[in-house]
Amino acid sequence: MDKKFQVSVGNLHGEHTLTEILQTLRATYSGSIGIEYMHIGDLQKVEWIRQRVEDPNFIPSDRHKLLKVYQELLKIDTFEQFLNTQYKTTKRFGVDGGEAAVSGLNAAIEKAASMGMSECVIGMPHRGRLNVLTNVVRKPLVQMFAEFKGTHYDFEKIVETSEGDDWLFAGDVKYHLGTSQVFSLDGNTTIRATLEANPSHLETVNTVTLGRARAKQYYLGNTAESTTRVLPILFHGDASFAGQGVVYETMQLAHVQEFAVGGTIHVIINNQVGFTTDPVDDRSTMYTSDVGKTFNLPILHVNADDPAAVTSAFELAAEWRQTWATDVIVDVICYRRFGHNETDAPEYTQPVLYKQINKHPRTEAVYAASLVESGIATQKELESMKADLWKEHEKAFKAADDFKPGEEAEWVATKWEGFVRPTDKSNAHPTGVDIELLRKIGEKLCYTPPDFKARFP
Ligand SMILES: Cc1ncc(C[n+]2csc(CCOP(=O)(O)OP(=O)(O)O)c2C)c(N)n1
Repeated sequence: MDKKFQVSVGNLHGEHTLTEILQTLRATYSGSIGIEYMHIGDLQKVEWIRQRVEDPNFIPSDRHKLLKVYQELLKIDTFEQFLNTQYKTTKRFGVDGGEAAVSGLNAAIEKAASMGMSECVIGMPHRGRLNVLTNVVRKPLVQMFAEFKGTHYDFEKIVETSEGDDWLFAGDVKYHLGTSQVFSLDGNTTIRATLEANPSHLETVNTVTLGRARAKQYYLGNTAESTTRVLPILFHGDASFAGQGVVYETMQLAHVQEFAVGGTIHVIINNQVGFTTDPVDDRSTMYTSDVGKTFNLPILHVNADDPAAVTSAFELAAEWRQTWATDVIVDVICYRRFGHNETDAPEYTQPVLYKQINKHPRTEAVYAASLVESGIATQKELESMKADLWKEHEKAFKAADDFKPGEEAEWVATKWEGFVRPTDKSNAHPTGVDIELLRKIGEKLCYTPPDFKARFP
């Protein structure tokens, strides 16, 4: 172990003992982030990643940055905790256990914005949607609570203005709605963030999201610069990412000229269970992210209980996408504190796992303890940040009683000028076919012979 070798790894350059080299390698590659990139096969790209992840400052240690990470995490945690107290038995598909994936998303957006991004389009399934809507896309808290309380929509007015047609109700629920907001990052950079509505069929939103991003890039000039300006981000569950073919189908279009979007950031909220299915029963490979290797994508596996490392992983993903214009995967290894939704009792299906989870402190508590232990902050400072945020939630919750909806149905997201609604007149042109003939064809098409018993459910 004392033998010296010529190396260049982390801050070791030149001759170093095997003991030193091993220590450095372990600190880089056996910590909270596991990086798969050697399969990429392009030396320039491999070196690009190596330089960054082997930098001893890759995971931040300065006070300012670590507290910023805490502030972000706290917002996300408080939102879930607050809903847990107010709506304990309402289905929400909370992100509890994977909070850091949402704070990481904000870090990625900030990083991409510093590299020319001005608009991001996000597609995601049920898990964590309400939190992303509130804390990433910045739908006002008061509006979110109004939706919970049912004070948000003036249903009589909607029925009146939709000419008796109830399509505006859309039969939809809080965690399926999308939205689009413009906001400012640190008072300087303006961003538009859009969260696609969730069609419920897992992973289906992928192509819709990328189609939307592609259209935006096209109308911004269809250049490399417009590609940099519009960033698509897709969230996935670990079971659906491995299980749904459309994940592969979407990825393989990434460099086809008419479909390319300059790279997508894929985020897996890897809570290691799909509804009630264990990973060994839903896939054949070690990692849920393995499809990414087919396309030479860098894959960052990161422990969600280390939010500073999660931030670094997301920032690296954003920098990668803005630099190389290809996809990248962040696999956030976490757990699901509650059942598939808040009304499920996972102790029946995963009793051993949930015994562990029930004993495990929340990520916010884990991170707060590490900040206190390392002297970055005092317990008192953190408690006061927490109390302030809780008060903000209480205030918004109260204000939701008097919340008045805007003119436009909010879930239509942006005002699409010229967008034809079902109530608008069809612009079909005369076909030149006699109406009687069409009627006859229609009748024949629907005709059931008397000896055939059609059964409708
Ligand atoms: C295509 C499709 N198949 C099945 C379902 C039913 N379903 C809803 S959530 C879910 C489990 C998803 O697990 P995972 O992707 O790991 O996400 P998690 O809920 O754990 O966050 C299933 C099977 C669905 N909505 N869509």
